[in-house]
Order: sequence, then structure tokens, then C-alpha cells
Amino acid sequence: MKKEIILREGPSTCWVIRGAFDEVPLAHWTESIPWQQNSIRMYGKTHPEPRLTAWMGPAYRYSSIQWPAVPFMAEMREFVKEVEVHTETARYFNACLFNQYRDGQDSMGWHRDNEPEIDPSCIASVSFGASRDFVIQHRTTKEKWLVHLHHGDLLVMENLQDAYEHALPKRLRVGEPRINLTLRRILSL
Ligand SMILES: O=C(O)CCC(=O)C(=O)O
Repeated sequence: MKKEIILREGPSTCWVIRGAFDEVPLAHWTESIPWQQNSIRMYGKTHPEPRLTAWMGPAYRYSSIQWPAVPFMAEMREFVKEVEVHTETARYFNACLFNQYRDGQDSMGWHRDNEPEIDPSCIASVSFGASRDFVIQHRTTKEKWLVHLHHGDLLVMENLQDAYEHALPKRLRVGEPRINLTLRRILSL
């Protein structure tokens, strides 16, 4: 399958394989994942996150959310192995953040996934369901890269966290749900 390079600058690379997992239906994840609505604290106020989430992997805390350790179920291990064939990182990923954007009102703001526990050398993200725009921005020059992500696409970020941030903006015309699985390697510090 062909790698489409989105960005390559110094140690940072972002690439996509279109339709790598397009045989997996969205409903598979809607039904098999224990989705929850978390709240985040910002500027002293608590807000519901604009998406549903779930976690598998070692215990992990970000912002005001504490995820308990949940091992990969057998089927998930098979999926992760298939991703690792594309990323050429055998036995690398040990955690997955699941994001469900119920429609175009749901979103994820600018962030870097630069928590010290996250290995920055490779983060893999697989999309299911509605097509959505994914945006990368250089933190100082503000140059932007827009990637249209479709059902089954695999997007990989390698060493992107220092110089770039990324987001999934609202798209009010989108009426259908999208699920994203973001695979990471969590280091025990
Ligand atoms: O939904 C997406 O494609 C973005 C997910 C993301 O940025 C993250 O989980 O850190």
C-alpha cells in the first residue's frame, strides 16, 4: 500500500496510507468499545469534552482525566499488529485512545501529545466513519497542513510533537459520526 507523505521536515514526518483498514465497519467500534463522556477542567470550570472517549493500555493521566489500566483485548492485539506492519514497529504500541465524534459539532482542539510518558517516535491514528479534516500547524511559523481523513485511513506522526501541534476542528456540515483510534507507546517513567 502506498504511503502519501504529508510533511517531512528534519526529524518530523507525517504520512498517510489511504483505506488501509476500510474493511472494518464503523459499527464494530461503536458497539464493542465502552464509550464514556468525560469532563475537563479549564480555567477553573468543568466542561464535557466535545467527543466520547475510551482507553486501553497502562494507567494514564492527562489533564483532569485518569484512565485505569485496561489490557488490549485479543482482537485489539490483532488490529494493533496489522498497524505495526505498516509502521514497521513490531510490538511497539501498548495503548489506544478511542475518540468518537458524534457529528461535526464534536472536535479536538490544538494539542501535541507531548506528555513525557508518550514515546514521540511514532503515533498511529486510524479513522472510521465520516470524513473529517485533520490540521497540523507549525508552532512558530503557523504554517498549516490540511489532511482530509476518510474511512479506513491510517495517519502516522513521527517526532512531530516538538515543533507541531494538531487538531480536529468542528465541521458543522458533517452529520455522521467518526471514530478515531490513536495508538501510542506509553513509557513507564
Ligand atoms: O481524531 C483525530 O484524528 C485526532 C485524534 C488526536 O489528535 C489524538 O487522539 O491525540
